[in-house]
Amino acid sequence: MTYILYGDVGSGSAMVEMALAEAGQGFDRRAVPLEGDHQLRAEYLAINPMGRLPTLVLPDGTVMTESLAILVTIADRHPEAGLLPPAGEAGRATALRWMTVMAAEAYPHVTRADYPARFTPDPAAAPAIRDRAQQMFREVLGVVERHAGLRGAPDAPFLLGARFSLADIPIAVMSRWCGGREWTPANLPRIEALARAVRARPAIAPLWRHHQLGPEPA
Ligand SMILES: N[C@@H](CCC(=O)N[C@@H](CS)C(=O)NCC(=O)O)C(=O)O
Repeated sequence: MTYILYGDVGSGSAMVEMALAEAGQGFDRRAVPLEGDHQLRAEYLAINPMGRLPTLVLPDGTVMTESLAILVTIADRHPEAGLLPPAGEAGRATALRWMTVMAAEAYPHVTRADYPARFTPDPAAAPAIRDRAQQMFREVLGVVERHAGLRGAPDAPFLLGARFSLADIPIAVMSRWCGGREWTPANLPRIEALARAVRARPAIAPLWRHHQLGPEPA
């Protein structure tokens, strides 16, 4: 048995693919196209009743949803890969803190930006909701830029300095969402340095391309 990952190109499943690749784990991809709302079809809702991507089925058949829980589970299941500091070790609290900010504070703004009509009965209000959601998403990224302790240094670009961890993946991937491919390089130098270091990792570079997250480092 191997991992089974339900996802789509450019979606949050990119983060899970990168984590599995860093763990040296193979997986079967199952396409759930967001175009056409396949994530809301009955057959997928039977797997993930939230109707969201990603969903990861563990080799023992356990269904995992929620990107944060999935990333921590991958780290826990493959401790030899050192993808998160273990409990009690310096850096774990910092990693969990900022992973939660990305999943719980930033990600919901992406939903509002992508599906503004869900958040108002007035179709005319949808564009304003999209704009505000994008603005609020960028405000969260701005908090990460200024308060997460990122140094933006070539030799220590990650959340934990020189040490890569799974906490870097959501920051790097989401920095490309909501127009971030242009906006982040222009406005968030520390996150940009982190994103470039993440996408340069050998296990991640091909997935960065597959998920169309932006140009290779110059
Ligand atoms: N809380 C979820 C959010 C996942 C999420 O919003 N995924 C997006 C794709 S990037 C999605 O499935 N959107 C489809 C929809 O909301 O209908 C997580 O962290 O995994």
